[in-house]
Amino acid sequence: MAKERMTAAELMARYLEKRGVKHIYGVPGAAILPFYDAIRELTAIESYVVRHEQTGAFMADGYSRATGEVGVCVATSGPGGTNFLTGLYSAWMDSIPMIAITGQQKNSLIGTMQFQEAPIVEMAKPVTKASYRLTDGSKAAEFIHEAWITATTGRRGPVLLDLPVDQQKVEVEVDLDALIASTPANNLPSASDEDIHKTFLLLKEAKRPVLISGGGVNLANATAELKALAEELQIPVVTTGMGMDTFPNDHPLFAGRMGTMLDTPFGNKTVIEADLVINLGGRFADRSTGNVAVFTQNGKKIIHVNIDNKELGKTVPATLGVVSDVKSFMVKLTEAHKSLKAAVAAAVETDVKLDLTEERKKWARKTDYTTLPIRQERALRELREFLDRDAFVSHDCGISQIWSCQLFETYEPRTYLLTGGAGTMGWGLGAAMAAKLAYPERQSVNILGDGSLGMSLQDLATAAKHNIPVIIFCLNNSLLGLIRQQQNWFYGERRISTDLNYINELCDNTDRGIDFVKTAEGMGVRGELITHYDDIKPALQRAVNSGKPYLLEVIVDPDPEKACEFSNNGALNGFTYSSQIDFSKQ
Ligand SMILES: Cc1ncc(C[n+]2csc(CCOP(=O)(O)OP(=O)(O)O)c2C)c(N)n1
Ligand SMILES: [Mg+2]
Repeated sequence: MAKERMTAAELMARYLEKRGVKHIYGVPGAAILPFYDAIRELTAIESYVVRHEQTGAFMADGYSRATGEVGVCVATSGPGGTNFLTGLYSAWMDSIPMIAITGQQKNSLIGTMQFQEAPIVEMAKPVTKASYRLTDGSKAAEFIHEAWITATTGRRGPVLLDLPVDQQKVEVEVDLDALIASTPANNLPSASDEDIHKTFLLLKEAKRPVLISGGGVNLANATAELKALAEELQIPVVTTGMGMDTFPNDHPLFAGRMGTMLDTPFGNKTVIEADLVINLGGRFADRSTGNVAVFTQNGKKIIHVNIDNKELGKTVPATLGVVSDVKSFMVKLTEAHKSLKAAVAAAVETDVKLDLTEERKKWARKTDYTTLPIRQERALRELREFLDRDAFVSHDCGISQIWSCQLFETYEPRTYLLTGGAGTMGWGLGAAMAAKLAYPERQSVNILGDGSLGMSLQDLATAAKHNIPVIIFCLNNSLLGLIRQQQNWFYGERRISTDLNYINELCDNTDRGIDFVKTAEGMGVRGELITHYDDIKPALQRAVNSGKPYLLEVIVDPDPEKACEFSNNGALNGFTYSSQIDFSKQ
C-alpha cells in the first residue's frame, strides 16, 4: 500500500483497527473528540459509552484478561484521565496489556493549568509500563507503533497515550500496512540448556516436588504446556490466586491453591511439605507466600521461572532463578524429561499415575449448609454447579472474593478474572461485561459484595444500554465484611465505618441499606432478591433465559465470624488440619 494522508487521530484509530481492536470503552469529552470522530467515521470499532471512566479502564483490562488481546479505553482530558488511574494500576499490578487513550489540552497551554489540563502522563507513569504524550502530531505513526509494541512484548502491561487536542488534528502521511509489517519479532527470553539441566538435577534429588502455577502461565497462553509438563513429571500442581484458572481444578494432579487468604488447606499443606517448588510465572506475592521464613522452612529448594529478571530473588531467594518465557521453559523441560527418561525420585512407577482426587476431597471445606441466612459458601457452590465449565467469573474484593478463591473450581484458562495485585473494589462488573462482549456465547458472572457493587453500580446502566447479558451475583451482608472481620479479630471488635445498613422506607425497610433490586430496575436491569438456597439455581436460569443483564441480590449471613477463614498466623502453615473444615464452629 502507498502512503495515505490522514490526521494523527485518524491514524491512531485506523492503526488500532488494523491491530484487531474491536471495541473501545470510555466517555468522550471535548479534548478527545477528534479521535472519537475518527473511530466513528473510519473504523468498524464499536464504542461503548460507560458511566464512569474507571469502568472503561476495567473493561479494557477485563477484555485483555479474557482474550489475551489488547483492551482499549478512552477518556477526555483532566478528570476523565484521572478517573483511569485505579484501572491502570489494577492492570499494571497483574501485567495486563491494555492501551488507555486520553485527550489533553493544546500543546501550547500545557503547564499553565488551563481548563481540564492534568499532568496525566506523569501521574500514570508509576502505574503503567509506559506513559507517553504526543507532543508532535507529525510523529503519530511512530508514537502509536511504539506504544503497541511496548504494551504487548516482554513482560506486558498497560500503556497510557495522552493526545493534545491540537496534535490530534495534525496531518501526516503514512503507510499503515508497512508500519505494522515493520513490527520486530517478539523475542522472549528462553531458558538455556544449562537451566533445564540444573532443573532436571534438582527434580531428581527431590522427594516431594511441586509445581506452582502463577498468573504468568495464563499471560503466556501456556496452560496446555503446564498440563503436559505436570503429566510428564507426575508431580502435584498448586496454583496462586492469579494462577487459579491455569490448571483444571478437577485434574488428578491438582493439589489446590496456596496463600494466606486465597488458598485451600490442601494446597498450602502440599507447598509447606514440599522440598522443591518450581514457581512458573508467579512472583511470590505476599498473599501467596505469607511469612517467607515459614514458606522456605526446612531448606526448601526453589526454582523461580519468570520472564522478568527483576522478579527473581525479590521476595524469596531462589536456589535457581531462570529468566524465561514460561511457555518455552515448560516445553523444554517436558522434552528433556521425555528424552532422558530418567525417573524423578518422587515420581511413582512410570505406569502408575498420581491421583490426588480423594486427598483433595478429604481436605475440602464445608459447603453444604442449610441454615439461614444464606451462607456464602453454599451460595457459591450453587452458582458453580449451575454454570458451564467455561463460564467467566469476575471479582471485586472482600469476603465474597476470598470465599470464591477458596471454593470455586475453575477448569478453563482465562475464565477466573481477578485483580490479584490490586484487589480493586468496583472492578468486576466492567471485567464481566468485557468478557461477555468478547465471547457472547459464554456465561459471564460478576461475583461481588454489596460494598463493591456500590462502587460500580452506575455501570449497570452500561450493561442495560448496550444489552450485555452479564449476571451480577451480589452477596449482600450489608457490611464491608472483610474489613469488619479484621476489626473484630485484630482491633478488639472496635468497629468503625464498616456497616452499610440503614432503615429507610424507600429502600424496602429491611435494614439492608441499598435496595439493589430496585436500583438495578431503575437502570433497566432486572433484579431478584434471593433469601433461600433453593431459589438460587432457578433464578440463575431465569437470568440466562432472559438474554439480558440480570442482578441476583443474595442476602447472606452477616456474621463475620462465620465468614471466610484465612491463615491465622499470616503463614502457609496457619491452616486448620481437619477433614471437613467447618469454620462456623470456631
Ligand atoms: C477500591 C477499594 N477500596 C477499599 C478497599 C478495601 N476493602 C477490601 S475488602 C472491603 C470490603 C468489601 O465489602 P463488600 O464488597 O461488601 O464485600 P464483603 O467483604 O462484605 O463480602 C474493603 C473496603 C478495596 N479493596 N478497594
Ligand atoms: Mg458486604
